Amino acid sequence: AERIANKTVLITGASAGIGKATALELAAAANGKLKLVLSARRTDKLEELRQELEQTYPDISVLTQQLDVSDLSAIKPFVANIPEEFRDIDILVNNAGKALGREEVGEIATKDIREMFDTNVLALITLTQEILPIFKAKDSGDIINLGSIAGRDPYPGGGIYCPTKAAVKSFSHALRKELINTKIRVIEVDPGNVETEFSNVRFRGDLEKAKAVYAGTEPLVAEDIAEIITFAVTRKQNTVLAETLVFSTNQASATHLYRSS
Ligand code: 8X3
Repeated sequence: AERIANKTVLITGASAGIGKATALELAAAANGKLKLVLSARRTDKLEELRQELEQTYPDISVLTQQLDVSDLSAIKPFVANIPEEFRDIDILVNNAGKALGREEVGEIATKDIREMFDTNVLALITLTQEILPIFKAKDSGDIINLGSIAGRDPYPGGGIYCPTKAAVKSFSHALRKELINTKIRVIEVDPGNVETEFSNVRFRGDLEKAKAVYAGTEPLVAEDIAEIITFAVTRKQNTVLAETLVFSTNQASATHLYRSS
């Protein structure tokens, strides 16, 4: 608990899924002695999460701030507008991300290509660039980048999503090398299937198709990844969980899934 106590954490995509679970898990690990900057598009969800956190932990400070990361021009003003009390960020969780569709190459809408690259890659890079000066000034800070098995093991129907996650990996590696003479940690977490809104978004609200992704398996849930992120940021300063591939016991590659039914 003391390795995380009194830190300030910025999480993107904090309204649901892995982002929300990470906020809750870090708050629990810090026993509420934490400052959280929670951003997402859906402010009503952020507000609910803020209330839940404040009711559980009297010491916690939570700032909710609307941010659609895919609107790249919003990122700089978002960071500039973080109030003084929350500016000294220690942990950046680059969580916001999405897949849109399973169309094959030749059939993919340009706006979907843009939206995936903007959200998963350009926004992650842009926000990292904005926060890095804060980390460099104090020679510490953790950057958690959410990659994916998709970035290591590209699959048909993932012609855009997979390269966006490969880009996250490549960017993380380059950055870790650039920061070799600092105490800043670049931590990449690569989940396999996690049952969140991810597949609802990918299949554009077709809940049947979304459910089928996890059918007959015991998929990871958001809390499982939140635990890994929490573990990573609570290691000793000299320890970097550089990249972690996380599967459920039913999964062994992007396409190798065991279904019991
Ligand atoms: C999510 C995992 O395999 O659906 O990043 O791409 S997968």
